Amino acid sequence: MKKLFPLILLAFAFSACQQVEKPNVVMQSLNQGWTLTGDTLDINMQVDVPSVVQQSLYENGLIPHPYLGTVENQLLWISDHPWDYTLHFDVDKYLLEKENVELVFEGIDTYADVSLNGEKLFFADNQFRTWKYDVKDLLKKRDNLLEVHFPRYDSIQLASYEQHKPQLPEKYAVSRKAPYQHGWDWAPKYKNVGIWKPVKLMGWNEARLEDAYAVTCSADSVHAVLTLHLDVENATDGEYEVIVSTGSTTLANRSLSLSKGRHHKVFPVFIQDPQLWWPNEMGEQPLYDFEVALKKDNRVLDSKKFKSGIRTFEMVDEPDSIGRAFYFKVNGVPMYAKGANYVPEEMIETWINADNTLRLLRQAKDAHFNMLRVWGGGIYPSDDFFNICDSLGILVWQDFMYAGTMYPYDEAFLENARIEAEEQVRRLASHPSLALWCGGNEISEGYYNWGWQQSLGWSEEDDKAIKAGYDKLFENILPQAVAQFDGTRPYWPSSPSKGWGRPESLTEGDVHYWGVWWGEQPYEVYREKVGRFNSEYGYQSYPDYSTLLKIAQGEELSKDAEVIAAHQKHARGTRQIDDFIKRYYPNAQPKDFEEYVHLSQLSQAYGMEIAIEAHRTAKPYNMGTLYWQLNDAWPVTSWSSIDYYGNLKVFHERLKTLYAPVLLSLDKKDYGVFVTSDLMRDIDGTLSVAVCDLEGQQLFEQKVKVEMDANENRKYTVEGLRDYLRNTDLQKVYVKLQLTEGDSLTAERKCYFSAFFE
Ligand code: BMA
Repeated sequence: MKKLFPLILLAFAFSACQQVEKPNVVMQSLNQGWTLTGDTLDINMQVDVPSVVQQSLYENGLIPHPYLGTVENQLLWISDHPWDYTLHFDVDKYLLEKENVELVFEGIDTYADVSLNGEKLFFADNQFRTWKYDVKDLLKKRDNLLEVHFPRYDSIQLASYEQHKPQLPEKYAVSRKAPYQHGWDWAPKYKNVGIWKPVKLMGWNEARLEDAYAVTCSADSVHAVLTLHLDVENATDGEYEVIVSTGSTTLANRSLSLSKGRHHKVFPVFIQDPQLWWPNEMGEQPLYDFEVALKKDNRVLDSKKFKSGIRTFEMVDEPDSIGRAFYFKVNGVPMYAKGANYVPEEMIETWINADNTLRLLRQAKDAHFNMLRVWGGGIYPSDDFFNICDSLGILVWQDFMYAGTMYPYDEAFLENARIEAEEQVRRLASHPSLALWCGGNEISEGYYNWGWQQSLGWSEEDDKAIKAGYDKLFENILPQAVAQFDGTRPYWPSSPSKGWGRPESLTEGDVHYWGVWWGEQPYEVYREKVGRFNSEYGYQSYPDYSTLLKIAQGEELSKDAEVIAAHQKHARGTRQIDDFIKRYYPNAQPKDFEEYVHLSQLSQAYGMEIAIEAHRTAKPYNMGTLYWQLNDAWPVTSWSSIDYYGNLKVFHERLKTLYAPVLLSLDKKDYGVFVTSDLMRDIDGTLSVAVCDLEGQQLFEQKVKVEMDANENRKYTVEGLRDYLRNTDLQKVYVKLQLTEGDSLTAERKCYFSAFFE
């Protein structure tokens, strides 16, 4: 946990020549020294925040580790119990003298009554919002009492769900809280309760800068236009000045005439000869340090610093001869998106930390990722996550946190959703890695394809009202928040845009192709189900054996062990993994469970290889492949390529070839060879194609001249290869492909004809 100094002088001096006698804006952290009590339980813990109850109970030795053994059911009571956080604190002298003092909770999970010195301030009901309250008149110098009372989460949610008519598909729909914590097909039901983000007091006189951020409107190597967004709050009418700079260069100097109140101001900033930010493997990731100062009568009242990168990003969604093209352009260059879906890194959300995120995202970068989709059933990632993505060149497809259900549509819910969206859009806008905003995960898919109308008994009127509510939120409120507070990021209402059972899912928009896992079709079907942008597909495997040993806590491991079942959250998961091992490795006789676990990973890797090869070799018809899922939120059997403890599965190792900038693939139907290049430069080289026996002895060789443009995908016919392979026992050979340019090896691949030998 980050410890903050109790008093941070925020606007002490903007530059060396500016003399500021006293800071105008001061902050006092209220993170330390809380008491957490469990009402009727005899629990009384000293805690710091950010933290959640589950974490504190574990850290105080009151519950077992929530990720190990078979403890889930023993821990479900926690979210159905009331909890109280209390803090006694003194107010720093500087702060108390300020004309304006605000109490700020950066995040409360989820329902809580907050009071100060016996006075009720507000009822929090959204995990994803900050809560701010003017407390100037309530504060005293000594012994203030801040109380945060969490009523029973489960009971509140249930009552509000039961009240909602027509019935909604999922209980979690009524709460603005991370959906995955209510149980998912890879997650236990750990509904966190607590103060999960920092708490502080902010004091200021006259005016302050609440927020400052910049977005790129247009940019090339000569000239960039950025829009600077400012949120200013001023207690008196007046003339103010805003100075924007980067390094020693002043970019803008503006006068603002502001009446008392809160203002969102927008103005352009120009940068000559900008260093453009590029996604991983398309170029460098230069970041600019921006500084914005708010001045009055030549005094600096407040200042903000932030980093940003300069790049343009476009979502192309336009009709073509087949349907609608769907792809992204960065700095005007079409980009083939390679990556995965990202889920929260922990079930206990306050255990997410920057070191682990850095490790995980480096592992993604090492496998040539240029994009992650932050899936809508989790939480909005921290600033750390986005800072890391900025520095590694990993673009983020960011879902709003809505997934797999229809939502309430009353005024209060929609207003809550609007505030949440605006805050999140503003928080993330400066990050060059933030690519687009998407309404959420599998909501329109569910509405049109999952039969809720029948299963929940909606009348025609109910259906209309629910759909109108959907339109308000996903077609109106969310895109409006993006347009107003960002103005550059594209908005895509739903991922996928069409359900995987519908033909249009392969000719337009993005598709979650789940026919293999959910439909139990063979891996080879991936070759036919290539969409314009495959934003989800996947197959399960067990995590690393060392991970299973950790969770087993001494229990003997086997496919049927209780602990293994407790860490498999998909109803058919164990059986389906087994089916595919038998289908693709019919002769394998694993000598023990450890070997069986490894086979599950080989099977997953084999299936994903078929999918990725099909997607990439279909470029530019297909312009993106994001598999399900990069990571795990706890140790679990799942679709991930990296397990909870950071172990790479076989699949992730293989991505180093499958996602490489140049992929060589053998078309098993006609034995042509694809050279698929995502390089920003042309290729002038030689493709050598060899057929080898399983000992590596070369039986056939042919060379082909390769001349290709940047970013091109081309299929080559290899003289004699087809005839040779047609007369060969394919189980006894593999094909070795190598692309060389001069003396250097650009790409290499070994292609086998069945799963067994790989
Ligand atoms: C996808 C995701 C998740 C789920 C996964 C595997 O569609 O959106 O909801 O965990 O399927 O079933």
